[in-house]
Amino acid sequence: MDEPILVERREGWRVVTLNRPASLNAFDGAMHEALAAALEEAAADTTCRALLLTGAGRGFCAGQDLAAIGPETDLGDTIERYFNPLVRRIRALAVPVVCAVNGVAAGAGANLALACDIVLAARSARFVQAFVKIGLVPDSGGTWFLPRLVGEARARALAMTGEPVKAEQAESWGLIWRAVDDAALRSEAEALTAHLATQPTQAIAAIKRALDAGAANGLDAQLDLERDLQGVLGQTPDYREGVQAFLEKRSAVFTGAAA
Ligand code: T3D
Repeated sequence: MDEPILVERREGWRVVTLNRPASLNAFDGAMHEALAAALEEAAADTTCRALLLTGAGRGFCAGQDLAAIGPETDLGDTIERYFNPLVRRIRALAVPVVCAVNGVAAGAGANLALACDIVLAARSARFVQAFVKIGLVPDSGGTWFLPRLVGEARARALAMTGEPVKAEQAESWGLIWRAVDDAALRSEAEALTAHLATQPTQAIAAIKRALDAGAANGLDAQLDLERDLQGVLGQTPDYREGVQAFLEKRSAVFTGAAA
């Protein structure tokens, strides 16, 4: 049987691929468990400084495998057991997570992509808040991510109609970072992830923390947080290297080491 999650280890980063292409990489329990293990292993590996998430075949992810749930299933339990921990795990990763949306991203699959730090999508890809079509509410953070990324008006219409959003539209609305030609998606996503893996890892972790906290903080609290983070980052070897490299007019070589 094919593994539901594939992990490729590269120099300083990893590719994690959702691998149930026959169902457009829809989630069953085995794929959830394998993805959780892959993310935990990446988090525990201090040499892993960036992660790329993508899908096998023509889709990125079609959300919950609708054939794998019985009529008696309590959907709240599935969310509590699988989808919420998944989104929390992705958001808690200290390293940058690039998502290469290689095809349709629907339901929880769309919101999994939105939980990542930088989203690239193939021009042929589309994002579908499919939940309403089966009588559900957007989950996996959809009701949190959507209004923050595209504003209330678009969030409400997307959630209530389930209309697909093409990759170029998603880019122009700010739902994702960039739409790229299908043939270039993988190489662009790999180049970006490899680049991030050579950057000041502690600073990127702090950027993630600050931006996440900013969603709930007032300006005063955010200014205090930035001060505290900068105080720590100023003690890191990467800060010293960055300044030294600037003064010497050369490229910095960052190690990602902590203070
Ligand atoms: O526990 C809980 O249930 C609560 C958690 C909910 C989280 C959620 O994610 S709810 C939302 C679940 N997802 C959906 O409702 C999306 C369902 N899929 C679609 O609407 C369409 O398939 C797509 C818009 C994603 C793609 O359409 P299209 O025309 O490109 O492809 P297709 O022909 O519909 O699908 C291709 C195959 O994938 C097909 O199988 P077949 O006929 O070739 O054997 C189809 O059945 C299968 N597939 C697609 N999505 C799912 C799926 N199989 C199982 N579950 C799916 N979600």
